[in-house]
Amino acid sequence: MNIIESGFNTKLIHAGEIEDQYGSATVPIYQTSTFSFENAENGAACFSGDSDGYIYTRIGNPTINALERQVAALENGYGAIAVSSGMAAATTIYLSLLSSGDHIVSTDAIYGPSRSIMEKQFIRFGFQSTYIKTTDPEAIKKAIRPITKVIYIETPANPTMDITDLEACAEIAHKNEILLVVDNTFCSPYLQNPLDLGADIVFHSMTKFINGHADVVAGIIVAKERALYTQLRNMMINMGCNMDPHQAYLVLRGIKTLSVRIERAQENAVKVAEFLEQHPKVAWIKYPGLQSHPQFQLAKKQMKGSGAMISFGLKGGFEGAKLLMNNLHLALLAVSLGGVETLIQHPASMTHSKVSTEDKLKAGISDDLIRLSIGIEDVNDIILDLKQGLEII
Ligand code: LCS
Repeated sequence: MNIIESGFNTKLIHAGEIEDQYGSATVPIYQTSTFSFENAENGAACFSGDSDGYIYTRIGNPTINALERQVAALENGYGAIAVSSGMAAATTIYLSLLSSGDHIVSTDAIYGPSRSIMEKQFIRFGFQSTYIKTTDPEAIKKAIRPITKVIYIETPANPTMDITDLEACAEIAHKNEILLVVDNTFCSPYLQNPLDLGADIVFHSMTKFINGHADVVAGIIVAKERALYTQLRNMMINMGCNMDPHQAYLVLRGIKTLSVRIERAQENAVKVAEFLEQHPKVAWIKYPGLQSHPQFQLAKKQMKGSGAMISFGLKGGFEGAKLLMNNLHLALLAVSLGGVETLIQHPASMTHSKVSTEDKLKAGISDDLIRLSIGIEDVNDIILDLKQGLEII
């Protein structure tokens, strides 16, 4: 059977398999830094590319490659590059695609460090960036300059849940000979496949839904074409932000249940969102599964489900948000997302605190915004926890 042509759930269970002499049901952890060559000629052939034998774990490793093959299959890409974290993925992409004087156009409300590394660190290397509401394709067209090399989209955006039309972006990008990069962390390959919608590169913080168990920090980049894959892989190898084999093993273990975890978390999230929308102390809510989301129709078109992330604001503002966060007993007050446990956090003072106050306000990261990552607990317990917390305000 050709696994690449099989269904998504079959790929989750079997696309990461490797052949091993004992018939192991799971991928063994090749916890080695280096691999011995058969002879001097074979060593030279591995380095020249005439042989595809393993050389050194920073360059490649069977456990890590199993995960790379699997995620490439799930995202329908040419190949994947596993890295040490989601930020290592973003950094590898920036450094592979941009040279001094080049420019990117990006979603304003992306994960804080993905933006601040460009504005505060990479600006020293001459990288230029413009952050806008990519929900409006006309705004993207206006922001493009002759030096623009990349359009970088996060959808749904962290933490505003703004949704950007990926097909429209791909058309704009390719008309202008620009590459389209998509951070697909909030969806995972189960809910959205940007390469199928025209993107050139998709990446994930696998710390989130893909691993799903709050016990690993990891990232992965998937390229649609071979040339881009090679360019990204060479950058990763020389930067040394490779994944570790044990880390790869844990993600291979977590990913198997991706669809059942997301289905359950999403079912819970729909009910939590409906509860919050009706609550008198809630001022507003943004969840792609609610008709009140400004891009509800677009979400339905490009995502296979509404996911497990919710943003909302309280009539009591930041003071009310603090009271709620300090009085929950089930939800953990913690950053990160996409795990089996429900988490609550305050982006303006936590994940996005390094973005300037002015830029946060422009991007819609208001002081009253609270972000929930819904887990797979019993939904009645999640709702009861929120209900008692809201009563205290
Ligand atoms: N992209 C998105 C959309 C993210 O949410 C994160 C982390 C990253 C990239 C970076 O991934 P990492 O290096 O942490 O694996 N987001 C976090 C968040 O919202 N809370 O804590 C981390």
